[in-house]
Amino acid sequence: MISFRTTSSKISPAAFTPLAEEVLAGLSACPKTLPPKLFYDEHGSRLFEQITELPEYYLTRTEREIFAEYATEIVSQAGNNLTLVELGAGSASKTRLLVEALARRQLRVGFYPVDVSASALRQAVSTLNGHIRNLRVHPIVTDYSKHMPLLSFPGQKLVLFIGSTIGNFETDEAVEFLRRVRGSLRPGDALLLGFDMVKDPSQLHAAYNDSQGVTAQFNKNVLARINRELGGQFDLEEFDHVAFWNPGMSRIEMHLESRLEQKVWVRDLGMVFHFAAGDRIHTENSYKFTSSSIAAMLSRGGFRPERTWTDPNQWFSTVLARR
Ligand code: AVI
Repeated sequence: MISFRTTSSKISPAAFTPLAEEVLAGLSACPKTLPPKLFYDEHGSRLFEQITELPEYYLTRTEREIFAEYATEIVSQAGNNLTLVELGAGSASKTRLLVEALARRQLRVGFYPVDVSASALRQAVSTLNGHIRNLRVHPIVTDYSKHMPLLSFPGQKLVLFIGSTIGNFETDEAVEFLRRVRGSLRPGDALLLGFDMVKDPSQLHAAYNDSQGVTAQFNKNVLARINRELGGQFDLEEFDHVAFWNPGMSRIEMHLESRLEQKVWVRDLGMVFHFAAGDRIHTENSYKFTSSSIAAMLSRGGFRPERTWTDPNQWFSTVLARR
């Protein structure tokens, strides 16, 4: 399907915001695609918080169970006198268990949650600050996928990248990301990663096609966001949420599928985008791992796995890695 810029448009690409640039590139591509980070405006972050509480979405609950069982072991394996840094912290709800375990072992705990969403960080600060003895929270608003914050303080760091967020990167991007994290670590620092494991396809399917339709709303929020922020005219009713397990790629794919042939105007891009019935916008991949795919990816990123904790069903893995 072709897309075109209207001849009446006087909009210069140089004036485009980063969001406009990404939407223009994605919707002009063939097949159409939009990067998953666009899900997370304030509304999308709230929808994601709702997803984490759905009965079908086992990931957050299972990782929390691992932390509830092993937080003391995890932080003592990581080192002494640690400062905690969390990349993509969101509201940092699970991290609390690790913070509390650290606060039991050391006199002072510094916690640096890093996220693109200022509102999610505000929530992280309000749930943690003042509630845990000797904890200081220092939120950092930045897109860590582009700029790795340079955090230099005395003592060892434990960097968290949990929730299987690494599964939303393509493998080469994940390796590139790990190399950048590695560059910000000193010898002795550690990285704690969460990985969602390959499992029964019906369970995976249910987790991304929940019965209340929250994941569908989360997926469609990217179109709602284009409407809100770029003057788009997407009719959300005319797109279906499509999520399926792709065994060859070991990933859940999420798409938005046009129900009919349609043209959609996006004012700030000065463009009309054409969709045939059945045309899809690919919005997210969520890779699922095995212990060997984890080891291979870590090794390409310059890390070695030191210890792994898992739940009784082995649905999720928490891996401590060092450079
Ligand atoms: C943030 N990330 C790990 C979630 C996942 O499961 O891939 C995002 C998500 N997409 C749909 N539901 C949740």
